[in-house]
Amino acid sequence: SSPTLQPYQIDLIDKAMSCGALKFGSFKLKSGRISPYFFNAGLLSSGPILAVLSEAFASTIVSAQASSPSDPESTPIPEFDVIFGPAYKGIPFAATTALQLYTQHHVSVGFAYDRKEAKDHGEGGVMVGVPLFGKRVVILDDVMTAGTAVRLAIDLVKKQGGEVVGVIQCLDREEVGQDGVSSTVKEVEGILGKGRVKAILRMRDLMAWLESKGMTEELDGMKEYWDKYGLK
Ligand code: OMP
Repeated sequence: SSPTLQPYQIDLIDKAMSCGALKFGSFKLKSGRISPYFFNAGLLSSGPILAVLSEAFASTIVSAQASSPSDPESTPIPEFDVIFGPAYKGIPFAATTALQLYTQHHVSVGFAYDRKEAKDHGEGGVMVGVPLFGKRVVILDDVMTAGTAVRLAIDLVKKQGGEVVGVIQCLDREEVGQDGVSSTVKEVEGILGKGRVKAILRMRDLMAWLESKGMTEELDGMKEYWDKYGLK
């Protein structure tokens, strides 16, 4: 059965469609998979979109901090100190969500991001923002498919001496990992703990949206792809 979409999810999908961030067609992914849709979070770049996106990230974080009585094995995201947004696309997410958490949710956290090319003068190094050493860190990122990008981000935070206590994706494509067997979410939760990997949107939400719009051709392509690479 299709999930019920939250108003902010519908708003985000509508806006992503109008700015071209969400497209249906045929796309080759980093993992080599040929996908009937692509989400380019770099196009979520206007004031109105960032307002929706940062609130969606903030409320996803806040709900991930509540325990889920129906699943005792699940560990909520604990209090944390810093949001880490991996370069490049995670950078505006980290900055705007830290601001949104403060102004709308009375939560005060810092933010940090990396440089893709290390700086060899001035303060030097690969990191910008709040130092991660000894800090509890939540990673915000754009899209998770086979998990390569998120693993790199987790390793980077650990290398800086931070503890990753959660990951929030803008879109979880709900696919299997590089081994083609177990789900990427499960693999990453195997590292961080159950309940520690969340997303504003999942592939099933996009499918529910397509269904509500009567976009059956696109929906059929999505179902076919899910059978091949979706959660088993
Ligand atoms: P994995 O590293 O395989 O999890 O793929 C995630 C990365 O692929 C993202 O950080 C993006 O760079 C890119 N990507 C998208 O941006 N949007 C998509 O819809 C799909 C991908 C992708 O290549 O899988």
